[in-house]
Amino acid sequence: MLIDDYDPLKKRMLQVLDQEGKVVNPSLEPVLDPDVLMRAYRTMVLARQIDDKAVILQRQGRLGAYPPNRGQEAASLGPAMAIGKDDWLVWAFRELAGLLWKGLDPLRLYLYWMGNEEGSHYPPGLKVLPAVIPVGSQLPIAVGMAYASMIRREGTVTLSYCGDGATSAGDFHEALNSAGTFRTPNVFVIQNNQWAISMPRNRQTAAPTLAQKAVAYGFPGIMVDGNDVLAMYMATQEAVGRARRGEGPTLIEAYTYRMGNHTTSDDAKKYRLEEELKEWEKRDPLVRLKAYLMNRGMLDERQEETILGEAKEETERIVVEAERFPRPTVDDVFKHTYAQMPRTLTEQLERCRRLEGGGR
Ligand SMILES: Cc1ncc(C[n+]2csc(CCOP(=O)(O)OP(=O)(O)O)c2C)c(N)n1
Ligand SMILES: [Mg+2]
Repeated sequence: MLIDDYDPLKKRMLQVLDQEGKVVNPSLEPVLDPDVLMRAYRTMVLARQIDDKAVILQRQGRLGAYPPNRGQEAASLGPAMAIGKDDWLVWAFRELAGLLWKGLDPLRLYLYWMGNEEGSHYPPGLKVLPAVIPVGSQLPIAVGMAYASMIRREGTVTLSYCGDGATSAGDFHEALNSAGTFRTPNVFVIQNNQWAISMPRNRQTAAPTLAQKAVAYGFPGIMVDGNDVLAMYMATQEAVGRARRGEGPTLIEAYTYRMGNHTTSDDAKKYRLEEELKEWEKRDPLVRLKAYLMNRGMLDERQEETILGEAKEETERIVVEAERFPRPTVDDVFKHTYAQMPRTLTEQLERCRRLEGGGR
């Protein structure tokens, strides 16, 4: 097993592609249809466009606070490519490329970040939970979902994501402990982007890797180059196989980097060095996949231009569509939690309405 070869305690990291797009270890190169590889590239290009545009929209006051994904596209995409239509995807808030692959209409994502409740309404049959902002709280839910699927013998797997910061949350440990104990069909991906807002990775834990946290819970963990979409795919594919065969959960640490700010409300220059970002820019996951496809003769400069052009058009189309929706009102903040709103909230809502109307 691939996962057994990468002991997380030895700090070895699984990699398939180097930054020039060359295959480092030919025995690890996945056998993927050229159409699938090209779709992966298109998805990453589109994710980058949608992401960049979201930041611009926020600056123009057309979208709320937004967490940029730049640099983390492969870390969410590779795992999503390794699950099936009936498997669940449970995300946090920085998994744009993976969601596009799974089939979530990016219109929903723009609506969500525009504060519109419609953004959390996904079509029935799409096995994706809505965004989760309370850090780590999606993980016990993901374990419950996998446990349920196990009891019902559905044969499905639950892929969940969290950040490095989430590994400091109690929910992370409770979730992984339960998953290990009940051998649930979970695949946990930690997007270790080196920062939890301004808190660096080495202030989250004294453990040399995050993957090794799995050891304490009695299941395998593996550290993977998170900027290498093929490595992320390979590791997840194996983890999904284990889960489906009833062999229990796997933890995957995607070693990556958040190239942008934590959110549009943050200024990363205040707490991290420019050189660090420069180093990671050289490891851009999009550049790496492009180089691989070019080396294999599957992509040329002209096609690349066309794909970029199409992604830009698609992004503009989504912006227009999202802005056609009515803007959210203060009522939306209150409406969706209780069938019968408690009196305290009714009073707050009335007060907010008065304030909105210019009253006191
Ligand atoms: C329970 C909880 N505590 C604090 C916050 C504020 N907060 C939002 S994101 C974040 C850091 C998350 O870091 P990480 O898990 O590494 O994810 P990343 O933002 O790097 O993708 C914090 C502390 C929150 N949303 N939820
Ligand atoms: Mg982080």
